[in-house]
Amino acid sequence: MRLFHAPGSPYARIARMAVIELGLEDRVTVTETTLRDPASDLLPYNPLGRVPALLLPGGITVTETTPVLMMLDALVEPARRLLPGPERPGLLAAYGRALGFIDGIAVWNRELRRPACERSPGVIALEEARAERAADALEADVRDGGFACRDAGWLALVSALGYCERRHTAFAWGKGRPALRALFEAAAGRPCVARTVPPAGMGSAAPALSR
Ligand SMILES: N[C@@H](CCC(=O)N[C@@H](CS)C(=O)NCC(=O)O)C(=O)O
Repeated sequence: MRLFHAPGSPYARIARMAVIELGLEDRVTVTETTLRDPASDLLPYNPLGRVPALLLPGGITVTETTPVLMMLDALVEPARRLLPGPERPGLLAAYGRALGFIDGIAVWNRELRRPACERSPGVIALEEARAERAADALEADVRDGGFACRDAGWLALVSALGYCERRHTAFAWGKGRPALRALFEAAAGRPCVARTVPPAGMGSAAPALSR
């Protein structure tokens, strides 16, 4: 199997962390690709041009984080799987909350990367408020004992916080959120975390509007 990723992508990082956490490095080749690039080696496999994308031996490419995690989980015995099933609604809700947190921050970040004259103050304000609200809820979750097992929700939360820390520095996510900060710092030494730290910087500028 081949997992396409980009080093700055918080979604692809979840899949990369899963490969390491599940001990699948001998079965999944992790390949860096380029985004927003018409010559990207990803496009023949995923016309959406997004990561993560998992190319299976038979030629099928599974895209989007959750389906990719499902495929990776299927390679290990049930007790080791990362994605919670519907019989664990609390864990499933935590995963959804952390993944949705990334979605909002990604929109906010993309807006900030536009040329100043194309930025929407309304979108920025909306996403900033969403991120603050979600981070407060995640802080309460962690304080109350949530995200305690290393499952898909934990991977998504650590990836989200790592993205804010390294790439979306407009968001002071750790300020006044000691439980999130402690979880993030405790996670840092775990190999799946330490080996997938994203590069610093916001990412490339969003393409300018063509007029
Ligand atoms: N909903 C998707 C989101 C994946 C996504 O948006 N990935 C970004 C990188 S963080 C991407 O590939 N973007 C391509 C682009 O910006 O053209 C998932 O769950 O995997």
